[in-house]
Parts: sequence; C-alpha cells; structure tokens
Amino acid sequence: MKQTTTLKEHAMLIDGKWVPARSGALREIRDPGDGSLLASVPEAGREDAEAAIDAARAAFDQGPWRKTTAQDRGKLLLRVAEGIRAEAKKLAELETRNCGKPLAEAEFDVADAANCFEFYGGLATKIHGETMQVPANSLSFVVREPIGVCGQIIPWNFPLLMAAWKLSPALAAGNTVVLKPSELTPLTALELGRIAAAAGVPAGVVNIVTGPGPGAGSALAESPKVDKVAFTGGTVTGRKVMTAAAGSLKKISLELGGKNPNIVFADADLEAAVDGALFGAFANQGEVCSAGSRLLVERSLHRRLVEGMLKKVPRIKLGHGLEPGVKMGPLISAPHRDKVEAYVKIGVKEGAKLLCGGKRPAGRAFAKGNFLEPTIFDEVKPSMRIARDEIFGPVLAVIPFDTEEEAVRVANDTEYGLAAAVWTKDVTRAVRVVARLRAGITWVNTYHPTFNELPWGGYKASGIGRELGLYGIEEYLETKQVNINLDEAPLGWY
Ligand code: TXE
Repeated sequence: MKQTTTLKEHAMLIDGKWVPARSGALREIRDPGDGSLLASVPEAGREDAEAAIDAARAAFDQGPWRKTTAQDRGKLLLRVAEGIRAEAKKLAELETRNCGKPLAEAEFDVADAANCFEFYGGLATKIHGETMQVPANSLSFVVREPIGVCGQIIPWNFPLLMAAWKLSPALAAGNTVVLKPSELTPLTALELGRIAAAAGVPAGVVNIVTGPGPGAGSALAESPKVDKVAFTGGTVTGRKVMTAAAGSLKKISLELGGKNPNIVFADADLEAAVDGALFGAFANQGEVCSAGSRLLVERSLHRRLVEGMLKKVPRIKLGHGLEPGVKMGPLISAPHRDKVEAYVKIGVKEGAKLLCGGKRPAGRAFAKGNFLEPTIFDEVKPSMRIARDEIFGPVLAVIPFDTEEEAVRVANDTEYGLAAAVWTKDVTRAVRVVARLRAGITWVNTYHPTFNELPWGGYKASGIGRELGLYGIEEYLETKQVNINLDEAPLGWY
C-alpha cells in the first residue's frame, strides 16, 4: 500500500486506497478550544462502510494476511509503534486540537498508544493452544484462530489511544478491521491508518471509515459479513450496537460508561487523597469513562478533604490545550457542554451544595471554546441524579459517609461497574473493601493509572469483555478443537 503523506486530501482508508465518501459529502472537523476549522473529512454512509467491510472480508478470506506468520505480524506492530513514536509531537498536537485535552495529556496518550502496539506486537508470537487427554485413541488439541472481520467503533475522548487499544490486539491475532472513529475526532485515527500502511499493513487489513454512528457505525454492527463488533462509547449507544449485532449473532465486546466511586477513609494520606480526588474527577475534563465522579468521603475527614480540594482547584488552569500550563481544556462540543451544564442545574435544584465552578469562564480567551469550570458539589445524596447519571464532564459529587458498610453500599448502588478506588493506610481494610466492590478496575491509594498489561473493562452496565493485557487478545480469537483419530479402523456402529 502506498503511503499518503497528507490529510488535506480529505480521504478515508478503504482497501488500501485513500477515498472520498461515495456521496461526496464532507464533515468539517473543528477545534473545540477555539472553533477553528481543522480539516474536512469524508462523511461516510452505509455504502462506504459496506465497501470497507467487503475489503476487510476479501483481505481475510483471500488475501495474504492469513498466511502471515505471527512473527511477521508481531514485527509489523512493532513498526507501527515506532511510526507513532517518530511522529509523537505532531500526533499529540493534532489530538489536542481535535479533542481539546491538554497537550501533556495528549503526549501521554500518544506514548501509551505506541506502547500498546508494542505490547501486542510482542504478544503475537505467544498465542498458543493446548493438547488434551481424551478417552479415545485420539490426538486432541485446541488451536486459536482469528475471528475474522472486526468492526471497531470508538469515541471522541481518547481518539488515538482507543484506536490503538482496538487495532493492536485484533491485528496481532490475525483479524482484519474496519475502524470507525467518532465523527467528532477522526484525525489521529486517519494518521494512524497512514502510519500502519507505511509500516506495511496490507491493503484491506485496516480500513478506516469516517462518518456518523447511524449509517457508517450501525452498518458495522448489523452486517452479517462482520464477525465481531467491538465498541467503546455511551451505554445508550452500546445497547443499540448490541441489539444490531444480535441480528447476525456476531461476537461482541462493549466498553461503556461509569459512575465510579472514589472512596476516601479518614486514615488516608490527606494530601495524596486531595490530589487523587481532583485528578480522578478532572483529568481529560472529566470526559473519562473511569472518572472518579463520585467522591465518597468518611465524615470525620470530609471538611478537611473538601477544603484541601478547594485550595487546589484554582491551580487547574483552563484554556486551549496547546497553551503552556493549561490543565483543563474545552469540552468536546457545544451540545455536550449544554448537557453537562444541564446537570449542574439539576444538582442545584436537587439541593446539592455547589462549592465551585458550574459556569463558563469569563474572558475573550474562552469565548469561542466549549469551556466549563471545574465543578464540585458537596452534600450530595446517593439518590440525586448527579450521583447516578454519567455526566462525562468536570462535575464532582462529594458524598459523605459514616461507616465502611455504608461506603460499600453506596459505591455499589449504581447500574455501572467500571472503576473504583479506595484511599486508606489500613491494608486489611483496602483488601476487604476492594473485594466487595462490583467493578472491573480498582485502585488503592491512587486514581487512573492504566497499564497495557492489565485487563480493562466493566461489571454490570459498564460493558462486556475486557480490553488490554492477555485478556484483550482473547476477545479477538476463536477456539477450535482438532481431533485426529489414531485408530484408523471402521467405526462398526451400523
Ligand atoms: O457517544 P456515543 P456520544 C458517554 C458519555 C457521553 C455519552 C454520549 O456519557 O455523554 O456517552 O456521547 C458511534 N451504531 N460516553 O453520543 O454515541 C459514534 O459515531 C453504531 C462514554 O458522543 O456512544 C462514535 O463513534 N455506532 C464513553 C461512538 O459510537 C454508533 C465515551 C461513540 O459515540 C451509533 C464517549 C449507532 N447507532 C461517550 N451511534 C466511554 N465509555 O468512554 C453512535 N455511534
């Protein structure tokens, strides 16, 4: 596949070619920090997604990809990792421009995306089956195979990182892919497509379709030619994807929302807990599925923890993500900010105490971006909507508690089960509480560290399946039993 060097062609990647939407439609991609036009990309429809699926199907069924060795695929992924690193600065800046996050966070994501390709590049050669003793004279063993064509739908909050989390295990396992980035943030995914092509990914193995959910996205979930759909996004959309996937009973994995409890006991290191509470709630503008958006704090520490946070909130410098020193960028879009602001109003109406934020920052620097101040509500009741709904913005709900029992009950009193954290110096309590938390990702005395080596995913309505680590590759493998009869005599049954 030939390398395309620029996105100004406004093209997407189907079957190794950079192509426009069949309808010719374009979508303007804007910087959420100042409204400026970044690029126009094809507004793919169902027919474009179907062309990409056909390309991925052909690449899987007839192309050379199935004949590549695991070692070749591993080396290819390592080259993609190097390609990402070689362009890290440019990718981080583009990520910040497209989705708003502060540059330091974007740089971290880019490094992590490269590490993810490296992790799965190394894992490609470790996929293995097993032999079994069976009650017959048979050589019986289990082999692992790629699932086939994978439709992958990703959101706007970590555009490049989510593309890496999806593509790298799928390719390591030998699948072909149609990736649909969010219609709001397609730019770094397109760059990744270019880097992958330059690294030697054959035509049709990675296809990137830029377009909206209904149409381009739903085609991936519905098509009987797609063997598996992997989705990261909101729970409401996740239900739609699952319903659409049911038509062809394809394999599915979902990484959905969260309303994650960050539990601070009175014996916790206060300074560390203050930092952890703020970082958990406000990193990436709070637009994080694992955000610690519910801060459960033991009543005897409550006042001091809140004071500690309020003292530090002014250090969360708002601004365009490329400005030096900025710690919080704009929200992804004006409608999304409207949604978050509506929750601020709901919180006030419900009787929670607004301690800070809740409004748009004043000043010309903020006039054209979707900015919202970091917002903390105190005295939140677990029944309030701001304690139950995923707001997905910089809004923290502080909920005081009196006993460990109450903390666990409130923490688990949610439809979600993605992440949770516990702050305490008492190791026994930490282990006891973690064991009772119904969440797939847990932290003790820290918040948010994410490792490529560990499984990522949720209990309950936070999703199905796991990404990352050894578990992540399982989601892209079929399992086949092979039985070789070692008694070549007739069966003699009839
Ligand atoms: O996400 P969507 P939205 C949550 C968060 C946010 C809410 C809505 O609470 O406020 O979801 O955000 C594609 N068939 N999260 O509407 O719709 C879409 O094009 C197939 C949590 O922006 O979930 C995009 O590529 N695909 C989350 C992707 O789904 C469809 C991250 C995600 O968009 C589709 C983002 C359809 N019918 C939002 N409709 C997390 N877990 O991190 C949309 N899409």
